[in-house]
Amino acid sequence: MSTADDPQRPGFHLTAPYGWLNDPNGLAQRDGTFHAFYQHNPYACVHGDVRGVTAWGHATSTDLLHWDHLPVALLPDTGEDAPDRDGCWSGVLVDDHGTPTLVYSGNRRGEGQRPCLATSDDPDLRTWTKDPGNPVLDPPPDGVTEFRDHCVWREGDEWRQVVSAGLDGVGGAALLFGSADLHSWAYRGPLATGPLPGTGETGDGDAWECVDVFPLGHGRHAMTFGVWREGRTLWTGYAVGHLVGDTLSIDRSGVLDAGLRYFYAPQSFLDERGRRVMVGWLQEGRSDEACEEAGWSGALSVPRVVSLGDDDDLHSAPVEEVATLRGEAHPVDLDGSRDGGRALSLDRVGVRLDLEAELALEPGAELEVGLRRTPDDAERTLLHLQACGSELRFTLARDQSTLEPGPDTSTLRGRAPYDGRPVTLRVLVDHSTVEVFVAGRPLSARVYPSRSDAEGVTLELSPAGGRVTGTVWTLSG
Ligand code: DQQ
Repeated sequence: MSTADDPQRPGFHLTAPYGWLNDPNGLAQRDGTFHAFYQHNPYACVHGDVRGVTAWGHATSTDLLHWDHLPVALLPDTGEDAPDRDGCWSGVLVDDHGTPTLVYSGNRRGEGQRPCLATSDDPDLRTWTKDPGNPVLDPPPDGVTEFRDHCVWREGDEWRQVVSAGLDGVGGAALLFGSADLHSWAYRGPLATGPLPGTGETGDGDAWECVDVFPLGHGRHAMTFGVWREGRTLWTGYAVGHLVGDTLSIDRSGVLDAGLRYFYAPQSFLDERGRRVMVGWLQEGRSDEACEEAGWSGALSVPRVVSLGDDDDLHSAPVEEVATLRGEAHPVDLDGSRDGGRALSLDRVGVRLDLEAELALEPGAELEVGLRRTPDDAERTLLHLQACGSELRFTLARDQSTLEPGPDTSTLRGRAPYDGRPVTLRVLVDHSTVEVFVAGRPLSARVYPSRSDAEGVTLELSPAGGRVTGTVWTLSG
């Protein structure tokens, strides 16, 4: 199916031109240009470990929404002894005294992954030279069951690196190393280990992937990590705490995105405006066969600004650039006591939309938002919000999203703290991607309507008190 005819392929979310996409890698902004590298199989719509190769795709943008595809940036070397013979797995881009340097995981089937380096002297970062000293670091001895993915930063005269790991009898771990030159590394011990409260980890058998550690201001740091169990990419955990010497002292932890596996392996970067921007992998909810037929698999999330909220928790919001895509505006103003039970029906909003509203709900009151709705309601995705005590509980029900058999249509459930004052509700729909933000708490998902007229939106407040005021915009891009 050609790209232009594919009703499921997102517009302003990055997808591979052909083939498979998973983790975001090497995110950066340099001289105004955003670079997104990503795990990529250019030969098939399955992970390169199944068939094809695992390479680094590359795209650039000036607004984080419109992406230009560049040639594949890193391919595995074919030599029998090559440290990345079986895949260039996830990693980051750092600036080594003016030299752009990738730190990535070289994969060798049967032996696991090891940290590798590649440098570029191309201002456009199209071409890379692998370091002849690869791999540059071996896992510390004893009990390491998994060891890959990199978060690298500079602290004083030292490079610091966290490698994601699994530890026998423990579970997920972030292992800290230090180096003067990126080439020779000394083990400093675990920065943090699981299982952490609220993250759904079971401990033994788990590993962390793609750990990211970054400052939040106010003396706080955040850590995010993919929770991996016996080959399954489950969800993203997070922690907020203080860096004390070589460990992260954790104040709170939980699941970052209520969409679970639909927001995985996030990576963040500091952009030139000083924003901490995070991007994750929106995994597919359809079969490999459906992806092969479409010619692409996987999308990167909308870039999100992450920050420490007044409640000392991690908050996420789509980058403000999304507003530049707004076209036709459909006003929303519903008052439960006036309009309760009467649905506001917006037809032909389109399959790319942005809902931004202030929402207040009395205890027990409910708001239902029908997304990607067909005129006869045969297909629709239902976002449901309810005030329950000190929480706003929200669900995304996908069991009526499609008449096609096959895609995952399970219901996803989130919650946000709520004290009765209005909160921001934000929903972005871009073809098969749905991203919901309730008071800064995200829920990401994929939906695959079978009908091309699934482009309406309805909003309905229960008669109990509540108010929702805002706008639904049709988005271009
Ligand atoms: N994907 C990469 C690994 C990482 C995993 C391989 C997470 O480096 O651990 O494609 O999705």
